[in-house]
Amino acid sequence: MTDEHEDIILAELSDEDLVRQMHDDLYDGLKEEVEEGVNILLARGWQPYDILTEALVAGMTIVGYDFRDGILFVPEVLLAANAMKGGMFILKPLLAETGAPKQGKMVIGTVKGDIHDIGKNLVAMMLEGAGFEVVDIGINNPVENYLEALERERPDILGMSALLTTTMPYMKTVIDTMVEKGVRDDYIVLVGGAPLNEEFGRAIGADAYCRDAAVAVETAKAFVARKHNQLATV
Ligand code: B1M
Repeated sequence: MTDEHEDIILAELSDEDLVRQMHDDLYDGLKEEVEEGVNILLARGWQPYDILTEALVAGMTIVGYDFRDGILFVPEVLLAANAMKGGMFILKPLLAETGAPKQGKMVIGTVKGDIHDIGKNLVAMMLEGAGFEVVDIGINNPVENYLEALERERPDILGMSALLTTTMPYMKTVIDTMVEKGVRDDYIVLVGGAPLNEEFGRAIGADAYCRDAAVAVETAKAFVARKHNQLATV
């Protein structure tokens, strides 16, 4: 975004300008600069949670929108995601200490037969950035892996990803098995991946299909809030 990047001394910027510069640096995938920005804000007494939301998540939201609108492409998004990871790595232990509000917990994995994980990783990272605890069980997951992870982690949400028309039906196998075992209604099930659509999500019995990482975050937040409201009225 900025060509004059080398001329900017981050430590000399006001808080407001620094945060704006960090959005630009995230957009440009400049990991070291994002890390430096995080450290400067910490040294200035910012709360880790405020750095996460105002500098990192807000910046990543811009990246997410431009990715959705075809302005940014996969390589740029991966660089931005990597830069965000750098910032999050510094903040993670501090967030645990200061108790950032947790939105909920999700187990996510790509289904059996499918090794595509770039989209899933982005979703996991955006969710983490938004305050979710994410347990990523990786790629090529048979139904047993999902059930085991649900039993072990007791998340609010199960997220499944599939990028191939040949593997997307496996999501139904997982949901059907959850129904058979009587655990389907214990979890919010969200699905995503390029070949899916809303109709498919409904047809296989998922709670929702998420078009992209930004939608996944919004959908996860909405479903968890609804779940908590329901529990509160029981
Ligand atoms: Co593959 N591949 N690939 N591939 N590959 C596709 C999917 C394909 C559409 C390419 C094409 O032919 N045009 C095609 C599928 C065709 C079809 O099924 N109709 C295809 C094929 C055929 C294959 C192989 C069979 C090729 C071969 O070997 N002959 C093979 C299969 C391997 C396997 O899985 N068993 C294969 C292999 C590979 C690579 C290993 C080379 C590599 C994957 C690397 C990796 O992931 N680590 C790869 C790639 C990179 C692609 C394309 C080019 C890009 C996928 C990607 O990362 N997109 C892809 C073409 C394409 O989609 N344009 C293609 C970027 C990513 C950010 O988007 O994954 O859609 P996406 O994720 C989005 C949303 O979908 C959503 O949010 C994400 C972020 O916004 N989302 C979720 C995804 N998961 C979610 C889960 C959620 C919520 C939202 O849970 C709640």
